[in-house]
Amino acid sequence: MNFHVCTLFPEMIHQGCQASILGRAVIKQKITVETTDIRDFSTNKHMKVDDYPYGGGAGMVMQAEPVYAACRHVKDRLGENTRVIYLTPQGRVFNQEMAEEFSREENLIFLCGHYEGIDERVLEEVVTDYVSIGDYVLTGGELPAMVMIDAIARLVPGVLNNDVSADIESFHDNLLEYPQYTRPPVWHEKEVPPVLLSGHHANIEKWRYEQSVQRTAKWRPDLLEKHRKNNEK
Ligand code: 6GU
Repeated sequence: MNFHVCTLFPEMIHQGCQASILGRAVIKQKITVETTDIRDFSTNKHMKVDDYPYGGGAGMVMQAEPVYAACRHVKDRLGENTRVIYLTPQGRVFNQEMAEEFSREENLIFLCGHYEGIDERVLEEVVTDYVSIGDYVLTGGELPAMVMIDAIARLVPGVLNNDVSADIESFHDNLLEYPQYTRPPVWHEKEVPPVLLSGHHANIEKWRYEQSVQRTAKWRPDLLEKHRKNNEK
């Protein structure tokens, strides 16, 4: 799967996507992460890409033309039907279900804004999806793009070593993950729950499910509600 990011800060994306599992996924050629620097498409001799907002107000607005030219450049290569995701606190709040849907695409383009936003006219022409990563305000779309790339990439076959773990983790079927333990069996006088050492797989599975339900009830009752609705009948 190919991720393409239009941004004023390409180095942020490259830095963030070269470490750990994402970095390994790139080396294994399971994903590609490429960037287009919107500043390269400035029409201004000082390479400016922003200007004062019409109507006044604080901050600067990214101009339509450089954003348009950058997105055109990428779409000309990836295809006219490629989805363009604009990262904005005004968007739909990203969740696991959206990650699963996006992971079925072959190519995705992320458009990262800065300053007070991007001229609305170019958004109307190029953006297919408006996505937020939560109810708080960040300084730009780069971190949200990386959050989305991470969540989507781990669903791509071969990115995680163990194919099962992508389904059984937190949020699968709206339950949080059960607690995990590894050696030693006693640490700071705390024992590993004995059932996990019993070798009795049915009991282990039952214990883990109960733990998941308890945790979800305690921390995310909203999710438990959804889980129960999905598992009625
Ligand atoms: Cl996608 N962008 C910005 N700037 N802030 C955010 C966000 C996105 N999602 C949550 N806060």
